[in-house]
Amino acid sequence: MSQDPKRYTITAALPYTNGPVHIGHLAGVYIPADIYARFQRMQGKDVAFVCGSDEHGVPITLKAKKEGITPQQVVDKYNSIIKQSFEDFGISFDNYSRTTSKIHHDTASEFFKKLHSEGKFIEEVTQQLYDADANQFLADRFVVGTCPKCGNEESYGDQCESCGTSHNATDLIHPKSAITGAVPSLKETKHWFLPLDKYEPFLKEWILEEHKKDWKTNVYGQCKSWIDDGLRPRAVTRDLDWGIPVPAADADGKVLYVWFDAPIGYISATKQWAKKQGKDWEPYWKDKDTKLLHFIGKDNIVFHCIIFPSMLKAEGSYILPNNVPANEFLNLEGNKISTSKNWAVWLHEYLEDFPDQQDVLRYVLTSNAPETKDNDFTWADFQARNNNELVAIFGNFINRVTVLTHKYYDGITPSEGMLSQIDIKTLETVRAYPAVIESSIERYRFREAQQELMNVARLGNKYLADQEPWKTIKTDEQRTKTVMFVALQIASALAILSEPFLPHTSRKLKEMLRINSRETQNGLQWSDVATKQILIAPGHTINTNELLFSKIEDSQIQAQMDKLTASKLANEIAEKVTTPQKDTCTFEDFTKLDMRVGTIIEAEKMPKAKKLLVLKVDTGLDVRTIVSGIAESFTPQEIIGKRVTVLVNLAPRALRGVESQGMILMTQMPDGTLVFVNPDTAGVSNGDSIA
Ligand code: B3M
Ligand code: ZN
Repeated sequence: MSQDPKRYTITAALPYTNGPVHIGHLAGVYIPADIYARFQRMQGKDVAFVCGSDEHGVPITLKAKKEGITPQQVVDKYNSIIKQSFEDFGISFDNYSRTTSKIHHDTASEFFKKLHSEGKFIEEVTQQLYDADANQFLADRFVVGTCPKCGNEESYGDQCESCGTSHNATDLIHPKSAITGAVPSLKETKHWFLPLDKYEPFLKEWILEEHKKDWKTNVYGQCKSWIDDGLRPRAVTRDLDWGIPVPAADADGKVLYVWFDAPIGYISATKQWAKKQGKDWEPYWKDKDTKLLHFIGKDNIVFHCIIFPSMLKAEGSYILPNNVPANEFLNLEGNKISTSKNWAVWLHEYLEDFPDQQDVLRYVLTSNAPETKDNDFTWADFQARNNNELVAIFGNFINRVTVLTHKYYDGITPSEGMLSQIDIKTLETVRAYPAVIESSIERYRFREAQQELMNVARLGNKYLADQEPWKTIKTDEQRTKTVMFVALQIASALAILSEPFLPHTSRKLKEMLRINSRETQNGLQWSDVATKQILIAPGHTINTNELLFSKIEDSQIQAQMDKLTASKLANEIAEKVTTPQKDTCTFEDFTKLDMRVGTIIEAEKMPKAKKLLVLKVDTGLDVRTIVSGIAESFTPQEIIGKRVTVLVNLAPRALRGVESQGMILMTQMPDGTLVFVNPDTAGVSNGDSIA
């Protein structure tokens, strides 16, 4: 492909439609893809930015079983939630499609048929895992077991989330059905396999040689380890009832493997878009002057770098991806984001708590994007980046410029007069930024690119702080005009350069400066920042000023932390292993226990013992000493006067030299703290027995 591609086909991983999307998805895939697509469009490039819902596969079937609804109902529900979130966050897909659409079923079937008719598959009857209780073959996520590579005991049949290895379900050690928990048996069934081993020479040449330099090291490294391990044939069909029926004879009850059909979803999404636009889809996938890019998370590398390219190669008429800039994972407050554990920040929930603050999240996720290693999202960092960067740097600069322009000149851009050395230098520096930012974006370094954008705002702040127009207004009217003219040029540059990163802010700012409306005939482009001497001309009137960002308060952050604490607690309760019931005891055994209601009347710490309190308890029979191991859960003061349940006929025993004459009954909370088994009911009095 030439240096300057004719067009761009940009894909973002199709999310599984079994749940909403969270910040990890946004940071890893959709924001970087969107920055890239917006940037290329601003260069006047021909862009097809496509995505869609991945609506087949076991995760969806499992969710349907769990919720007692049909797979179709599951995908209808989450497709609309996901689609809405992407729109809300300004992810500017040209088309967001669905893999249950007719155009996709047709495209994927045709693809399979072509490979089939050209003898590109191996057909083989093999033994597959079968759950006799569920009357069903177990593929992919229907089976869990120990990963043969890393020993993770909860690996899925197709992929281990712990080490990233992708394998066949029959490779798992100690497999178990995810539906019934049963140990599966083996049963014969026929499937179609893509012989990946045959594509090894091609993959070696294409990835290990051609893309050694330009692919990210994490992506290249994973591919190399795959290829070095040796590739094996992969089944591209499954025994399932949800998916695209295998278009071949003798294939009843079989569907295409979800990872066979899903990447073809990029092609069908492009077709659907092209049709609506009255365009030809083929150049976007078949012309060698098209730059094809796949934005994905690291768990999808093998599918996009090894399997899908082998499929495209087998088909023969398609181009291959030029790059697959996969990201690592984003954690949340130190823990892995998890849908099942509700350890996530869901995009639709974020917007309920921070309405109209999409760009704040976009900004924070890009600042801290997991580009080269896993990273952590914390709410404290979110607040700090908003308050100290967006509000204090970007927002502050724009606010000063617009407020002063209204105050001094009724909102009319003043004429520049004589530019000083510092003015000329400042404007030259601004003109250099588009190339600097472009260079980072073209290397998929979006964090760096956004930092450079913020440097434009920093430059503006410094310029104003040094030139002090609020002082010169009293002494030198013309100098003040010049300074405000320069500051307005910087503000305009920011409005344009921020578009790929902060699209909502950019739009607001352009409206505020009135630099993108048809009436003023002044729609500015990315390249104008580098080439035009004047972005906003003297005499041009700007709109009234509004705040771009606002401070995020501690209480808002606390509310988010409280949500996470609630999730954590719920998980602990769910995960708590209830101790199994003890052996049966007879009624006679039970009646031997003498339990009474009592009141703690004195309590003190046992010297040099971390866990023990020495209590005096009124049992109704007497006042006696009981040594209790509850010092880590209670202070002596807080339990004096407490009603408790006492086992009074327990054989006395000495603890650290103090004789304990009974036992207080306690129960343990999920976090390990103890609470009293409390007979605190009106009318109950000390000495009452419990039976
Ligand atoms: N749906 C996996 C995922 O959501 C899968 C991506 C498909 S991209 C063709 O992580
Ligand atoms: Zn593993």
